[in-house]
Amino acid sequence: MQTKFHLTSEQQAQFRRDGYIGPFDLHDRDSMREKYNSLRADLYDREYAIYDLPNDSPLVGYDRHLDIDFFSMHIEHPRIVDKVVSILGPNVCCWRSETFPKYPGDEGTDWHQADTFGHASGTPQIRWPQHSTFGGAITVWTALTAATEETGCLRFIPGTHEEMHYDESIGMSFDPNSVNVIEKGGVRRGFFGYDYRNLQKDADFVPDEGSAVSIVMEPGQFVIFWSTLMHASLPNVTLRDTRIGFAARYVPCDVVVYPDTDLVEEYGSELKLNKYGVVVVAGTGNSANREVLVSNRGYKFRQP
Ligand SMILES: O=C(O)CCC(=O)C(=O)O
Ligand SMILES: [Fe+2]
Repeated sequence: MQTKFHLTSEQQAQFRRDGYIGPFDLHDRDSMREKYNSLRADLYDREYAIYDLPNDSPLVGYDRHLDIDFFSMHIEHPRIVDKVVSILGPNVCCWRSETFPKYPGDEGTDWHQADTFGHASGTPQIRWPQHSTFGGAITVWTALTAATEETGCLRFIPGTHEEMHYDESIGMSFDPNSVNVIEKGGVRRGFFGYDYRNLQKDADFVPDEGSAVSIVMEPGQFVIFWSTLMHASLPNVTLRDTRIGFAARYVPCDVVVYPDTDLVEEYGSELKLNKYGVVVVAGTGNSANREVLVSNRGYKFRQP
């Protein structure tokens, strides 16, 4: 598809080979820095948030594109959506967004791959049509603050997106006391209270970190990757620099989101889906998914 900000055919080939592409520029560094200051207050204010959660829940950053206008506009920004359309085709939904803060001293994120996204809740959160040979989602991860090797940037193992080393149906147990205390291969890392190694299909599997790359990003840049790409992040070893990423997840609209689910339990919290819907960011939706047309604060999503 030729759209204003589509990926070139070279970029598409690179994406198919590596499983990621970027970083790309979206906001300039200074305006992103300034915006981040007001976003911190917006994130704390849950008046219009769709989930009823205490501010210390690990899920407070879920789906804030449905109540914070900056994120509502962000997920359908043409510079992002045009690129996602060149990967997924003309009908695209945003089904999830998440903030990923790493505060000074925080551990990194474990190596992982996500196909059904049921790894923590135990139930698949997305279901591709039956004929598809593939699953997962496209994640667009935007740096709201600088992501460096010191603040905890993402790490990818290029070309690993077509073979799953984890079985998300195995189930993991949640232990909030395990956060920030466990070292794996000499690096302090975990999966927000879970240990992703428990989902390994082969207990002896070790990710090939020797071929990993660090994705260093300026505030306001974004990177695009398959959720099935082997990815992780480094610990934040700084004393005062928070690193925070905003991940928006996209699928073709024929993917069914939260099949047969109206309550999700993961990371020690509960999400009631009564106000939830996908946002169609390009083309047309699918009657199997509830769609949100207007954000809780009144921002109207672009309609095809
Ligand atoms: O930001 C991180 O540390 C992890 C991000 C991640 O796993 C994702 O966006 O899928
Ligand atoms: Fe991830």
